[in-house]
Amino acid sequence: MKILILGADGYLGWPTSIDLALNKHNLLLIDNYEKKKLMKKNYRKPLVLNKKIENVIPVLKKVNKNVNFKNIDCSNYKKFTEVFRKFKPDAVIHFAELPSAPYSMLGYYEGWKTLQNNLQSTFNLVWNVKQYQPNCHIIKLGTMGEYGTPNIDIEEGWINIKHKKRSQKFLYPRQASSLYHTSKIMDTDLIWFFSRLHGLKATDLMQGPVYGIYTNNFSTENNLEPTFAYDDMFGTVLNRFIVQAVANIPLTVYGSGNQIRGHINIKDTIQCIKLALKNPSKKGVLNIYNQFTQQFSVNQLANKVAEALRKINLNVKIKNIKNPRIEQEKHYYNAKNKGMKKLGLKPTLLTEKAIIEMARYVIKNKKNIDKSIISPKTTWK
Ligand code: USQ
Repeated sequence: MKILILGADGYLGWPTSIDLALNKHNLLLIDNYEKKKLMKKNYRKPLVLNKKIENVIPVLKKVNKNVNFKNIDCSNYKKFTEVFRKFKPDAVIHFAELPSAPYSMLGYYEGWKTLQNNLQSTFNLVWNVKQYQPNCHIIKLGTMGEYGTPNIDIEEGWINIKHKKRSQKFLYPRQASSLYHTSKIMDTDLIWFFSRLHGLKATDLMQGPVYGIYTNNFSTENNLEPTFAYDDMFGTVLNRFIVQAVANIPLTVYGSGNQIRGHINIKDTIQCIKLALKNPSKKGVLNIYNQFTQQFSVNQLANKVAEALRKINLNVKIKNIKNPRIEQEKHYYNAKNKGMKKLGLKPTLLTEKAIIEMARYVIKNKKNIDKSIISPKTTWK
């Protein structure tokens, strides 16, 4: 397939690009390194700074000559349209969004930048698909955080509402707790609008916090692992806990630690994207999947990390700190995730072995850990 990957340099975009390259698809990778620039500007850095795509393309070309890269800002309509019209993709995987809730809550500029970048790149994409490539399948990374933590079960994207003896299927209610998550709600609305009115084919993957580092042997052998963030702004909770354990810093549980989320290993993110590619939606239909494999509270995650890593003689401590976010800490959480399993997802579970494997990667790069970027500095106030 001819696949356009937007945001190919990111934590998820990069391993997806490598995997699809190994699967011999014809790929055009797009990124403008905005996340790297933002991290630098905010004095954050990943554990290992991965090379720029243009510098590693020759390694990918050894396994697949049909992989190319363009440094394009997807929120730039003119430049994006030029590339899109020329490439004529069969499918687009859209990761080109600013992904950080804490960054979006820093202040006016950061909140607006997140909304503007995420909405504009999504709008440019749907507009181009409608105008020039209406059969192209859009796969967009959504987030479980769009649903928030409602007091009823979270269905997969849709809910049937009965009102005064009549009923209709609607998008499941969304209520975010950061401007980043709000930008993703607006994306969903845009994509649903274009599917409904213009018959586009789209899949929205509502993903929970991702953890992990290893995706396949090719990446490991060539030092092409994804950028592993552990800082307070761009690192997800489990990845942060593992770095904190290795750095001998108490695990930073925000508030009571009873916040529950659906988590997923990065290997399964790639499995889900491949399953979505193989199962495009019909024209005018927006397919929505809840993309996580296991639900954990923050306390459960912290305890799992501590138990596993004490077995390799790390002296792991856990500390509850004042929650920098405004979020529900005591809540009901029961999200459905049958869709991907029906398509064939084989979940990778969070075992002691998986935690220790991640910790070994962090230990290998321990000298790079910057302890000053770990404790949370952005509050929602
Ligand atoms: N948390 C801690 N300690 C930490 C970091 C986080 O207790 O050191 C807590 C948070 O308060 C929150 C939970 O862990 O209750 C998850 O936080 P997170 O930082 O792992 O996840 P979040 O900010 O929600 O965002 C991440 C990704 C985002 C993605 C989202 C999926 O950065 O791009 O969309 O996970 S979800 O959370 O389902 O919306």
